[in-house]
Amino acid sequence: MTVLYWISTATAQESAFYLPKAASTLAADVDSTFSFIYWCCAIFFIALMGAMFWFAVVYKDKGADHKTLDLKGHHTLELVWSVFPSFLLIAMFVMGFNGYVNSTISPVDAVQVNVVGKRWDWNFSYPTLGGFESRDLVVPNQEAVRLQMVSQDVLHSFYIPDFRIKKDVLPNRYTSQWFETTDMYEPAEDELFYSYKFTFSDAEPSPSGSEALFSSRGADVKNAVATQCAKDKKDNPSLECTDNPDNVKVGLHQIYCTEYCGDSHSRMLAKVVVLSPEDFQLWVKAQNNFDAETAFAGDVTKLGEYYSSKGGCAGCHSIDGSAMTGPTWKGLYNKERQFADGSSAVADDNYIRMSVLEPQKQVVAGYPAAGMPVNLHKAFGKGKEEAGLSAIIEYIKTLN
Ligand code: HEC
Ligand SMILES: [Cu+2]
Repeated sequence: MTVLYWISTATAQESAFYLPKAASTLAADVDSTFSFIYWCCAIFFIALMGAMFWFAVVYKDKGADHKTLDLKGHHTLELVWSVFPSFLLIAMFVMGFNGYVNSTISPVDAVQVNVVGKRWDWNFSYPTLGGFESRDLVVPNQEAVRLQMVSQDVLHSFYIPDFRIKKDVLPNRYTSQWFETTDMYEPAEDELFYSYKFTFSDAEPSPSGSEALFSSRGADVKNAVATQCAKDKKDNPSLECTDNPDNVKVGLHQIYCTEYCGDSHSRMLAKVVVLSPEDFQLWVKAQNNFDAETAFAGDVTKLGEYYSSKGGCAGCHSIDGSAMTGPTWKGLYNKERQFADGSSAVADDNYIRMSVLEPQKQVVAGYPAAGMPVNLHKAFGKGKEEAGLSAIIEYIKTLN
């Protein structure tokens, strides 16, 4: 018992092994139900196994003339061991059912976020705040958020361990889930590092520098807040602003897909970025005013990175030379490509353009023919199909 207790308390601090930090209002319910069931099991396991060994020793066969007791049963004892555990079971049911109802029915004033899962990426949009999209789930701290979720292909499951929420994401109907964060928990540097290293084994190629990918996304959120605040300060001098994005406080939490959905399932990751409610309003405003061409004017690398993230390309194409679901973009431009049908061509602007518009036409040798989805350029945004394509082409040129 002491050992069990020691394990559970010692590891509670080491979120690596036991439950991760509880960061939503639903977490306390889930954790207390879990602990209750866990300790019931632990206590009964020890009591039952102890009794079994005790009886085996005390009542072992003591010789040929040793008569076994003629037991007829004991009604009171049987009643006690049936009724008492059934109260425990009822308690477990009530705790579980309460928790289920609380996590299913969202408060009416919750901020709605639409979540789309597709192999192998998550996309978030804010229908009631202007309809813009985001690669991160950015939410206001200590305010209810309702997720309306749907899949564009197979079954996925949306999982945020820190919030103790997990819900299937189905292709044929909406499912919903809500949560409210309890603080601005900022993970230590090594914890963030851990959550990335945790998902990718050393044997797997690094997905286009997963750490770099996040740091640029997190920085985007911080930048947007700082920039919008500086703009608003002109009209409202009393506004408290920081020009330095590093001073914008964010809380970070990992999102996983927890329903096996194909070979890159383990890379189907995203982040929750928690902002203070004031910063969240600034971020929303910045998203509604966002124009990539203006935001990244003169910086073709940033613009290309933006569209390759928005179009989902970065989930299948690395920029560091490692092969993922698709070939790496490193050293692609102007190189000779070999195709599955034996032909070859030089990867110029037209080739890259056609690779996106008609990916099945020239399939790179060694890769599946239907590996790259069609019509991806639509993800760049309405009216942004050409701008996005040419930004990516310029971006790929810089990767030589
Ligand atoms: C689901 C995975 C996936 C996504 C998402 C994806 N691709 Fe691909 N891509 C592939 C695969 C697999 C191939 C190789 C087979 C082929 O040539 O069709 C490929 C091939 C390519 C090629 C040719 C590469 C070469 O080495 O010759 C280019 C260029 C390309 N993709 C661009 C893009 C762009 C731009 C996007 C985003 C708009 C994108 N891809 C999104 C999987 C993907
Ligand atoms: Cu999935």
